[in-house]
Order: sequence, then C-alpha cells, then structure tokens
Amino acid sequence: METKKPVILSGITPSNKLMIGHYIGAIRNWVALQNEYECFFMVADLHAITVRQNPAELRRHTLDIAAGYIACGIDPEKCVLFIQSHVPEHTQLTWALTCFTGMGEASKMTQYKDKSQKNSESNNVGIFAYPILMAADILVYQADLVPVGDDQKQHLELTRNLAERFNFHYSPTFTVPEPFIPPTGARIMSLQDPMKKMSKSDENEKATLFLDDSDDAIRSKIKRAVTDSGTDIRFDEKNRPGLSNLMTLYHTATGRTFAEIEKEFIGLGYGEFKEAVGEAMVGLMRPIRERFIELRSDPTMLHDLLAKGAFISHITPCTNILC
Ligand code: ATP
Ligand code: LTN
Repeated sequence: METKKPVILSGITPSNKLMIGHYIGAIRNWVALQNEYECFFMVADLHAITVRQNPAELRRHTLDIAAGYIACGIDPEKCVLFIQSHVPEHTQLTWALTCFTGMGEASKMTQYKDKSQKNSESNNVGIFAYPILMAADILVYQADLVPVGDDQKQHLELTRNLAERFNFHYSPTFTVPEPFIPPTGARIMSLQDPMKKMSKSDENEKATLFLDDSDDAIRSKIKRAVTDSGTDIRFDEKNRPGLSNLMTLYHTATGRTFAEIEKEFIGLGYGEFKEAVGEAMVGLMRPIRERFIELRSDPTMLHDLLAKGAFISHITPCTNILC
C-alpha cells in the first residue's frame, strides 16, 4: 500500500512583487521539500486586502507571484498551486477558529501591533483577524509542516494553540503543524537599514532586491548597501548586521560556508566583497528572472493551472475533515 506523504502548506501575500527575502526565507525551502511532501502553495490574496488595493494591480501581483513560484523552481506537476480566494473553505474555517481565539491572544501578535500602529487611520478588523485566516489556511489542509521566514513564528504558534484547543474541546480534528524556519536566511535585512527586515513594501526601492531586478540594478543595490565602518570580512550579525546580511546572500548564492567566505576575502576589502556578492546574486537571480518573463507571457496557462489547483484544494478539505 502507498503511504501518504506528509502535507506542506505555505503562501505569500501579493501586496507587491517577489523579492529575495521571499526566495531565501521561504520559496527555496519549498523547492527543497517538494519531493518528500504533498505540497499546497497559494497566493494569499485575501491577506492582501487588509490594506486597500487597486484591483488591477492586485490581479497583476497575484499572477506575478504564481509565476514567481514556478520560476524559482516549484514544479506545478508535483505541487498544487492556487489562489487563496478561489477556495471558500479558508474563510469558512476562519469563522469557526475566530470563535476559538481570545481577544488577548490576538492582540498580542507583534505584526498586528506594528501594522495597526503604523497605519492607525486605515486600521481595520481584518488586520486584527489576519493570523486567524492564516491558521485556517494551514489547518484546513491538515498541514504537517509550514515553511516560512522567522517573522511568521508567532502566527504559527497561534495556529498550533487553536488546533490543540479545538481538538481538546471537540474531538481530534486537526493536525498540529510544525513550523519550518531555515537555519540561515530566515530574516534577510534591508539593504539600506540592516536593523530592519527586507520588505516588498519598503518605500526605498534600493532597500530591496526584487526577483525581476535587472543585472545592473542588482549590482548597484549591492554596491550601495549600507554596511558598517569595519574593513575585514567577518560574520558578526550583532555588531556588523549589514555585512553579515550580505554574507548571507553570498552564502545562499554560492553554497559557501561563512568560514569559507571569510577565508576567501582575507586581505580584501568591502569593495571587492560587494563586487563578488553582486556577481553571485546576478548569477542566482538572472535565470529566475528569465524564466519568470517567459511564464508571465502566457497568462492563460497560469490561469488554467491555478484553476486546476483551486479545484484540487477545494476537494482536499472535504476528504480530510468535513465529510
Ligand atoms: P506584508 O508586509 O505584505 O504582509 P510580508 O513581507 O511580511 O508581507 P509575505 O510577503 O507574505 O509577508 O511573506 C511571505 C513569506 O516570505 C513568509 O514566509 C515570510 O516569513 C517570508 N519573508 C518575508 N520577508 C522576509 C525576509 N526579509 N527574510 C526572510 N523571509 C522573509
Ligand atoms: N501571513 C503570511 C502569508 C501567509 C501564509 C499563510 C504563510 C498567509 N497564509 C499560511 C504560511 C501559511 C505572511 O508571510 N505574511
């Protein structure tokens, strides 16, 4: 008898284009795990509408992200790719879980506190309920593993608590999922302020390496990246966060360890190091960009693939939980 593979669910919010933090913190780990797991990767468009969206732009970013997943190495023959809003079970389960979430525990979410403080005028209940929708995304598929960057750790903890609470009050219903947070690259920092996480929504374009940046833009952003005033190349996240962030990028692109990188640049300065990082990133990102452009030129193919994914996703909770 064929044994059932464990399940992965993850997703990215289409509030802008994909950037290198998504690749390193999330997608490259999805790619590495796609053979051993039954994988569901969604574009989390319902999460994006917690802030006002231009509909045409949201549609464009949604397809961009789906094409980006494939360009980064997700195989649509092996994984189910879909758009969150196309599968109504996510919002149905959200309501049940909302009734299981304490006001106190939802108010404690740091991302909610940050976002509601930043945009106090456009604050809405969706920003508050966002982690409950995320819990429903995961629990509705009985996901065993959720590969995310380190900023999502607290949301995963809430998901686990909700699953355990539900199971305790009723009957064992939900799989309690484990987070998968990579040992390196779980938090890629801004190129302009290494104390801040790199974000797709940063007002300063130079702070973020977008996956569709040209070779010259990549080189220029790395060259202008803010570093400290040291001279030698040494990994020290606490005291030299800017340099250490660039070393993490270089490590991802070349596979070299931090010790090997330090050795490679003995006697050389930041100028030579940044040049090497720029070239390594061009080498990593150019094939992704080229594949992305190719995929994006065929929106019908993407729509068909996502419709098929939504259908499979829609019947999965029925067989797992609801029936
Ligand atoms: P938003 O601000 O629009 O809510 P976000 O950037 O916080 O978005 P997503 O874009 O949905 O969140 O993030 C998708 C995935 O990428 C998550 O797993 C997240 O942890 C990861 N991720 C986002 N930014 C980084 C980063 N700078 N470094 C590593 N991983 C990241
Ligand atoms: N909130 C996540 C995106 C997201 C997600 C999910 C990630 C929405 N639903 C389910 C993993 C599992 C974020 O990174 N901002």
